[in-house]
Amino acid sequence: MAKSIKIVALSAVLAAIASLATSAWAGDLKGKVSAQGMHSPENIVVYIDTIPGKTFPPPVLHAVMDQMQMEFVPHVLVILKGTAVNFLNDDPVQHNVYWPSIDHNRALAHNMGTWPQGIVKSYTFNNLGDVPLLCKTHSEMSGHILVVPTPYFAVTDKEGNYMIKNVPPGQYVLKTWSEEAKPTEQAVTIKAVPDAGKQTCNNCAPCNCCAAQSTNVDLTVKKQF
Ligand SMILES: [Cu+2]
Repeated sequence: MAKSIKIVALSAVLAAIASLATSAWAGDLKGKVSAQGMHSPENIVVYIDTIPGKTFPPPVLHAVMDQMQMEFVPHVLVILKGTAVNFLNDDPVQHNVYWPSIDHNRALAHNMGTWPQGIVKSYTFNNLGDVPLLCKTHSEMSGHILVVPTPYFAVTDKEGNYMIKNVPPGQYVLKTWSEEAKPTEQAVTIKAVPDAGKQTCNNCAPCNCCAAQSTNVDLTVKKQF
């Protein structure tokens, strides 16, 4: 009994140290995406590409793609490979969900079926790339799921801003994807902040430790056609 309590206590301490180390060393990667020739810089996916030698377990929680007021919501959903997505119908009409390909591979086309309001259907995405979502009953509806290889991703807001939180120090390839723009990629370096663990970030003015932990990378994408 006493031994098992000790083991539990030791595990808790080790877990606390591990989480402290992660929060002290990881930084935020953020910036603004300019969208040349496009009407909006919104809904552009920014993500860190495959990191050699690293795999990431998919989240236990399912992601959600809704069909609401005759639209896929969100219009662009980005998920880590292996994530299950719950497809919802919040409209008083039947909707269908199908995709004609994944990453342009038509062999991966799939029809989820057609169902009424309130029913939820799930699908686990194990292939990387763009999943263009369509509804067979409403040809005007479209959306996208982008399946990416790391949990370090974000989607731009209306102004083109993105923020990827808690990226460990390292050298990575940062990629963009959007339904309109040519994909881009560039190298980024997230620097280690050795002293960050000694500071608390509740009040940044004296130590400036929060600013030191974020890396700013602005990006430009261009309309594809
Ligand atoms: Cu529909």
